[in-house]
Amino acid sequence: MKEFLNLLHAGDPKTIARAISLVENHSKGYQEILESLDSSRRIPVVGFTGPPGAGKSSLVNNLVTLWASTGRKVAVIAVDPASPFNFGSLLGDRLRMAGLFTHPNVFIRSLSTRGSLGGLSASIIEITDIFKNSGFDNIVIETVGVGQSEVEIAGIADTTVVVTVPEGGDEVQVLKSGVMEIADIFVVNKSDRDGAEKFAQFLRDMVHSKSGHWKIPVISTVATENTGIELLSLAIAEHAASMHTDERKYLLLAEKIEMLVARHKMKEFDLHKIALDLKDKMNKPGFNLYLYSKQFY
Ligand SMILES: Nc1nc2c(ncn2[C@@H]2O[C@H](COP(=O)(O)OP(=O)(O)O)[C@@H](O)[C@H]2O)c(=O)[nH]1
Ligand SMILES: [Mg+2]
Repeated sequence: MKEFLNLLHAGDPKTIARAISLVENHSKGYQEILESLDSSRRIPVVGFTGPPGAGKSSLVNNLVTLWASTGRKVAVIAVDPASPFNFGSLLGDRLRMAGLFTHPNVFIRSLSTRGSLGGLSASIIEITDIFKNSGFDNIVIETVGVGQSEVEIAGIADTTVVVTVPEGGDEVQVLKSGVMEIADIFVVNKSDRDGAEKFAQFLRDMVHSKSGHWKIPVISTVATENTGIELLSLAIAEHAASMHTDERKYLLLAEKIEMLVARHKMKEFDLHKIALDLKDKMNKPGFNLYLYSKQFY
């Protein structure tokens, strides 16, 4: 195990992949892996969220390619079953991003939205912590923006990029969705489309009215043409340098601790054994379920 952990902390790709699998499945040794991590490391984590098809994966591909070309080591977590980073995705999109999969500075991990033990956000936090301890300079998380997941990503990421597209009625959509609250940076992708500038201006007016130290930038991009990516990279770096930490992060981590405590406390809890015991005791006069439960407190 010592050797394994050394390899992990040294950034050996095979070991990283193995460590993530062990942690994801709660397989033997996963606790030791997690306990070997330094959670205080300030490696910038950027979260990309937004509706399906907005261009998140394309933007991540461009950005990570840019960063990797300057020698940075980048880890990507894709939480989207339709992501080109996943095998279930369209072949064309996957081929377009083929370069990223074989780049020595880039490590990509896809996460299923279903079936992760202890919850998806718990898995994302754990994998992020593994990446923070295995030599990466940047961590990027892509999630599909649907309801709760946006808020969760805001808690995990240091910088949250909300990707929007200029489409009819999107103004209302943006206002309703609550992304206003979580965006550190707005991207108007598909700016090759009509109405893009008008939509960007609408967003600028919106963020202008928001108080706070950080002035939320609105960046126009065309991911398919690699346009606006340098500006986006700059905005992300500026936000990271502003050291603006989302208060919700602490609440999210408190929730994570709650979950770990529950998992630990319930370890010895044997449903079948208790069911068998109940079968015997339930019929005795005066049996009280609530008093009975107290023995497990
Ligand atoms: N016209 C146009 N199409 C784009 C742009 N960015 C992405 N796309 C296309 O939109 C589709 C969805 O992109 P993808 O990155 O998978 O979106 P995601 O679901 O948000 O990750 C793909 O077919 C892309 O080629 C853009 O800036 N302009
Ligand atoms: Mg995607």
